[in-house]
Amino acid sequence: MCDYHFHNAAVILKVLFPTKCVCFQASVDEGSTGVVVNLTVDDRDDPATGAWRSVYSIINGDPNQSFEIHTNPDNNEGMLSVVKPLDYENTMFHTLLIKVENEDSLVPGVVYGPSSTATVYISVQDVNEGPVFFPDPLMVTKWENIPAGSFVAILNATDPDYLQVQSIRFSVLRDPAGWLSVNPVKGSVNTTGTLDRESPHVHNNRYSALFIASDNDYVPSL
Ligand SMILES: [Ca+2]
Ligand SMILES: [Ca+2]
Ligand SMILES: [Ca+2]
Repeated sequence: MCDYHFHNAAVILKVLFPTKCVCFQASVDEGSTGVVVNLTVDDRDDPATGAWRSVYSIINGDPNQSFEIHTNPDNNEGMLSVVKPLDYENTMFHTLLIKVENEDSLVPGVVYGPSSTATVYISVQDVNEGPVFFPDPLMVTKWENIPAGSFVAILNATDPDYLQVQSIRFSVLRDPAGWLSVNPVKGSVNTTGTLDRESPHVHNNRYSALFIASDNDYVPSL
C-alpha cells in the first residue's frame, strides 16, 4: 500500500480572449478572373463617415499579386478579386491575410485606429486545359518534289493537366494545298502530295499548315 501525499497547488489560468478570428472561404476556377468573395465587416461607427468606411489590404499570402481587394462603397464589404489567373497545377490553395481598417486612420498625422485581420482560404478548381505545342511554330525545311509519304516532322505537345490522365491526339486543321497528313497518336507529319515551291500557297518559300492537339477529356480542350 502506498501513501500518497498531496499538496494543494493553485493553478491560475489566465484565459485570454482570442482576437476575433474572421475567416472566409472561396472557390475559384483556374484561369478565371473577377470577384471571388465579399468580406463583411462589423463596425459600429456611424455609417457614411470616414470612421465607418473600411479600407482593406492584403498583407500576406499573395507573392505574385494575383489578388486585389477593394471596398464596395455601397455596403462597405471588401470585394476580393482574382486579377491574375490562378493555375491549379501550380498551387491548389491560397491563404490570404487581409487587414481591414477604417479610412480615417489612414490620414497622415492621425493615430492609426483599430484594425483587424481576416483570413481567406481560396481553393482553386481544376479546369481542363488544351495541350500546348512546343515549339510553336515549328519550322522545317524540305526540298520540293520529294516523294509523297516523306517524313516532315514530329509534332510535340504537352497537356498542362498533368494530374489527370489524358492522352493527346493530333489532327490537321488547315493545309491549303493538301500536302500533309499527321499520325493522330504519334504526331508524325508526312507528305501526301508533291511539294511545289511555285505553288500559290507558298509565300517567300514558306508553306504554312495548322495542326490541332486535343485531349481526350469528355469535353476535349484544344
Ligand atoms: Ca493550369
Ligand atoms: Ca487544369
Ligand atoms: Ca487537358
